[in-house]
Amino acid sequence: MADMELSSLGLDRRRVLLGGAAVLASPFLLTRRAFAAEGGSPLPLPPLVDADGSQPVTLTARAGNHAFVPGTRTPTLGYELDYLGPTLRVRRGRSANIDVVNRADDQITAHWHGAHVSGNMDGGPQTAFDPGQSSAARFDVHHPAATLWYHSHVHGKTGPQVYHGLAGFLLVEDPAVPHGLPSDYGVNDLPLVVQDRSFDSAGRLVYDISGMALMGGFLGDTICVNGAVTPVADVPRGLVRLRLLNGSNARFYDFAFADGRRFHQVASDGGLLPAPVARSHIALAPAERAEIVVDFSADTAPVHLVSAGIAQGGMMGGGMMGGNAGSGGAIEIMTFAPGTAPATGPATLPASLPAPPMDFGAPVRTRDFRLDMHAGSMIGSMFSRLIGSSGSIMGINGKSYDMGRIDAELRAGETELWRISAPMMTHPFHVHGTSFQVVSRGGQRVDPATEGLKDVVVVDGRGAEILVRVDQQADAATPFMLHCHILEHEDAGMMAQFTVA
Ligand SMILES: [Cu+2]
Repeated sequence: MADMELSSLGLDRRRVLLGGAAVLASPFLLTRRAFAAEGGSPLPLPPLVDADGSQPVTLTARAGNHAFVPGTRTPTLGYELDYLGPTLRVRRGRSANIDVVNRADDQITAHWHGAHVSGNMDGGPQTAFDPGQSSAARFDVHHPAATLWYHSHVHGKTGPQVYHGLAGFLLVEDPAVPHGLPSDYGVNDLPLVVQDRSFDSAGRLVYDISGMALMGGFLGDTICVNGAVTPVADVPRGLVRLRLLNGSNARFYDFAFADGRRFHQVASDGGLLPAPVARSHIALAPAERAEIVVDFSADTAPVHLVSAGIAQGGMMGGGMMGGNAGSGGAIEIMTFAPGTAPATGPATLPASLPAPPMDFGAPVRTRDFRLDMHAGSMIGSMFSRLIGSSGSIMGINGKSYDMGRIDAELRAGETELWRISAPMMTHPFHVHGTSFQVVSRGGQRVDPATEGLKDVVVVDGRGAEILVRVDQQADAATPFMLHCHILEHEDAGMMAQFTVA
């Protein structure tokens, strides 16, 4: 098994660094605003819904009213729920059967992030639909077992819609391929969507991307998991599988346990790894997922999941745009409270896992994508444009996203090498309709055995290279997207679209 060394995380959990402010306080006191966001409430668990039956399940997007901390409610959005949506489960070899209904007050979609579906079923911006309408999602599940997710994807509105709650988990299972991992949903198999949010003094959600917040992406000052502020999850004393999703609009995390314990990563964005990988921390950019298995069998005291404070995106060589904590501080994410009973699931991790094949072969062509913070102007004018400007200043290869323009035409089944560059800051680059193999990232070759299949890759100033093969079709009416998953960048135009024929 590969082994990753612990970085120098400053893991004094009583010293909470967030938004640049050091607070000596309870480990759960996270906000420096007047709103006292006391955490410690039970971890909310989204209901598990099988979405591959003969009758469609309904996924209604609507306004909600949600308490991130007990006793204080705020207007939100959700699918079926007040905030976020149910965990949809589909099985490989069956067909997803979902009716997405819009009872919100604006256009929405449900994009199946990471799923291998055709363009017309992808829930991209071209398929946004109005309040009062519905959209039938019907697609065969080709995907290997994986932790995927869904979220609204309306151009220019993805950031605020996801921020207010239009997101949920989409789990793919493969009944024909046993893996031996903990799989008792809500017991020893927990979905955890980590999101940073900000609240005003009355406890209402704040989404303000004026000025500099647009540049770095929105950063909240309060960490929520499944819609609760730094919650506590009861777990059995044994192996527990955590499906981590960075559902934040712009914040990067480097997750670890406060006691420095090791755990095993068993899956990344697109499915299982060939074997469990021992780690002491794991970095996740916006939209990235990792499944990890943690051993609580010897624990009698609470166990704290934290994140190192990550400099946001390495903007312009490491300067800070928007105020994530610098290195050395640890952010409290949530707490696990091991119970008194032994776990009933597997007691040991399998030595190997049924990973999906990474059979990309040699690329037949190469494409270059440059993630631009502005199109062709000097940096000084970029700042002046930002202030009071709602125009697009983000783009790819010098062009801001245009729904009427096809930026690339792919042939189904052909492997391509994509070279992605990001001269200004670090961006999480996402491709719709497929999973890809990362060849290099941050100037280093990547080991596919520890990286797995991906649909998001972190691109810093040293660039990234990926092998992409899309087997699903997408025509010009409903093309696939490629974009930055910092949602404020995406909304501002750091997105392009491609067909597959
Ligand atoms: Cu970006």
